[in-house]
Amino acid sequence: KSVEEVRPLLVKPPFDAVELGEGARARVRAMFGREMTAAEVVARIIADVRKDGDDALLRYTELTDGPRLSAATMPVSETEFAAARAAVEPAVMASLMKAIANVRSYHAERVPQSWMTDREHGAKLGQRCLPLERVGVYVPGGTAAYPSSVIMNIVPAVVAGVREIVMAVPPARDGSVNPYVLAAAEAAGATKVIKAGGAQAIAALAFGTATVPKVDKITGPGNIFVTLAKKAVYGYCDIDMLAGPSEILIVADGGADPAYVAADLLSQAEHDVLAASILITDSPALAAAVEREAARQLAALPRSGIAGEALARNGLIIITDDIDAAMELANIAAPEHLEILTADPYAQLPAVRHAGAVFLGPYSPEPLGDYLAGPNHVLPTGGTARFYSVLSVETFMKRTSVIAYTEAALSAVGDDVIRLATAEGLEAHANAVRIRRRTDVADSPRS
Ligand code: HSO
Ligand code: ZN
Repeated sequence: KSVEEVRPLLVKPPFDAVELGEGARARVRAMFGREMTAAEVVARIIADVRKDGDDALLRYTELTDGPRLSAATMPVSETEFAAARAAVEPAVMASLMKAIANVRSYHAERVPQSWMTDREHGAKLGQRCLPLERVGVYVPGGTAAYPSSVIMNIVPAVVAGVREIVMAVPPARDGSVNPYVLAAAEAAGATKVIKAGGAQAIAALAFGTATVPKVDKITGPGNIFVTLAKKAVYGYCDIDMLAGPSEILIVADGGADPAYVAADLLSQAEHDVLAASILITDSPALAAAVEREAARQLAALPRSGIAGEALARNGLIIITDDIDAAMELANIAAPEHLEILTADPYAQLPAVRHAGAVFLGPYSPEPLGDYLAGPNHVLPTGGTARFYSVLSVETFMKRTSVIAYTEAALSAVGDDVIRLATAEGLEAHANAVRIRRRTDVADSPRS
């Protein structure tokens, strides 16, 4: 298989205007009385929420999710949190707490710190690293309501020092929210949870309503409506990235265990029919064994329908001459998850140029990273690992530069500033330096 055959599989930007499926089309017709593209629907929803605030938010929640909520019942109450806590099995809660602790300690390892440095003539330069004040975390509903994603989004924000973390999650038809999601949100440190989803939730977070605080940044994955809405509000607030379906790319040699490889390919295939699972190997024997093994394991999966369709659409095994060629293809794909199952996986690490996260060796299966190792599982997809990075503490911080010159330091460079300002035709800029030399203001050219 050639380079051209790998890249299109992974490069499927989630943010183009898309064709809607039949279910979504019927819903759009019911909502607006005519067919619209996903982008048009999103623009309309955002405009309505901006104009009518909570009224529009609650109306769209009823239309898309079912329940008729009010401004009073939209935020998750203390009683609902308590019910969620009681519904979560103690062993699951203990594992969630372990995940939170691991994610926190990993993310606390390198928190950007403010710094100041001394320059000539007593000048000081520096940078202040400050947390965002208020952020919004989006959590999808339905079977994609993952408590692990709640942890991965909220914990880095807490570590960064964000004071207000508003989570939005679509309610089920009966108005409830997945108890695991609520328990994880509370344990991770969400300060407010809003029962709202889709483009309307993104609009409410970006512009604020009476009930939903306006946030400075929105993170978290979602469906096409959520992704298009995030793209549309970018600039009014910041966003993390535009996330698409999950992907795994495994580079393995003949020594890899085909059962491990098959299991890991299936782990991402079960997320979504659009997920991509790719094996690149220099061993035809491994390729054949993985194919057999994947079919066997797939048959036993509760989500075999989804995983099977994902493999049929975007499942691929590529045989290369050697592992170097496999690594080259992996870089072209720039996958969200890259597993390296070769004799010496560390030796391949320097060859990795584009990947969201790398998993080395037979005992680092991708789901370990999804849940518990500590690094974040919110990762760039669809080839965007070429320019996006994994969600991190920096995602929730911003930088401010600091300049503190002395008179001597300014006078040492004054002529240069004046010359550059004059070259740009900006006399007032030049004067701001001249006036500090007192005597030379009169030297400024007059016309
Ligand atoms: N692998 C998914 C994250 C996830 N897996 C959540 C399980 N739960 C996207 O990287
Ligand atoms: Zn996963």
